[in-house]
Amino acid sequence: MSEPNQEPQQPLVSLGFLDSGLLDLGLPEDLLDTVCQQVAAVSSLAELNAVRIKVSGKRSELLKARQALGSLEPEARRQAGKALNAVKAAVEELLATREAELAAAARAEKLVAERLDLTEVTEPLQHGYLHVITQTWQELEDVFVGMGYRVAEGPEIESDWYNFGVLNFPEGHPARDMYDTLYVDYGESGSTLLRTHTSPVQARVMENQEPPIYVVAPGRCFRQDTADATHMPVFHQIEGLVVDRHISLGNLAGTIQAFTVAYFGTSFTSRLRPSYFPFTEPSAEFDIQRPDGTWLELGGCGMVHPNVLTACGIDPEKWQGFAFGFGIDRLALIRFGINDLRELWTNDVRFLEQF
Ligand code: FA5
Repeated sequence: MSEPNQEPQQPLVSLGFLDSGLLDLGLPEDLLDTVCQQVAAVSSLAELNAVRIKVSGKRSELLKARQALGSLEPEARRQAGKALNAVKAAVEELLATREAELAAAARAEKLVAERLDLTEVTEPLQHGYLHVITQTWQELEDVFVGMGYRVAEGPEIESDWYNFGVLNFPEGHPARDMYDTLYVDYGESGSTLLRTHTSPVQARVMENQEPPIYVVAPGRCFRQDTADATHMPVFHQIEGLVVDRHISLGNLAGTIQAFTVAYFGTSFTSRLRPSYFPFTEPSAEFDIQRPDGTWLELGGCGMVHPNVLTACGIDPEKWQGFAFGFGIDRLALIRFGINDLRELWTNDVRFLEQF
């Protein structure tokens, strides 16, 4: 708050106080000095208001003096009335001056409090990081969208039919044993499971869309695998499916190679190795070769089996297709030079924030 204006007030004598008859009206001689001190002592507008009520309100000495004017002779009344007005004006001026000072100080205080320093340098905001797997997932989507593919998705809790049946795994077929399936206690025993791969999305897309089809389906998969450097019970795959006219194994090999170069760079290359999946014929594993010459298996692929096309309502005489599916988590290991999948799940921020 501001210091009060210390300028001396008008001396009482100059107001004609002593010979004005004001003393006869009961007005104390030091009235203005007292008011001056009281006004100087306040430090807020509320306190000043309290002083104002005391010195000029209904019970004030000023008002009492005005009421007492009536008892004076006309000439004395005229003189005292004039002097009383001068005192009242002086009191009001004291109050108004202090009020202006307090208001200015309050405004200045508010300005300082609300001041916005645009030059102030603050600590940068701590943003979180996208997890290595999420980054890899998003980059893969970008690469395939850039190649003209659409992104599809399917449920993580699947029926036995979509995970196996429609994909040409007959009941009791030994190929089912390749997938250490986790079953869900829902419906008929063995009818509901946590999907073991993203291939069921192939069937869901083909049932719902006329060819030509160009989709990728990234998502979470589950197997009863023991965690080690390259296996987790919960992991991620990205499925690819193309159904169009005149599609050949050459298109599949070319697509895998185009993807390898787009994602890893031109120092990497790819190859297909014969393999077996019930839902593709012929089938292959695809490997990528790193700049140091070593090969690494990334996933499976092949031409969509005619039985799968038929089960999904697509005429295999008219349409051909290829499909591939590979592990996103293992891809992230290669991409970021990490050598153990389990590191991605420890959630140690010091480890994760490196990527
Ligand atoms: C399949 O799952 C087939 N659905 C792939 C496929 C799709 C073939 C389309 C043909 C056509 P496989 O079981 O090999 O295939 O798994 C594919 C990839 O998933 C593996 O190469 C590996 O990268 C990843 N993967 C499988 N199991 C795990 C696991 N427990 N932890 C981490 N990654 C895994």
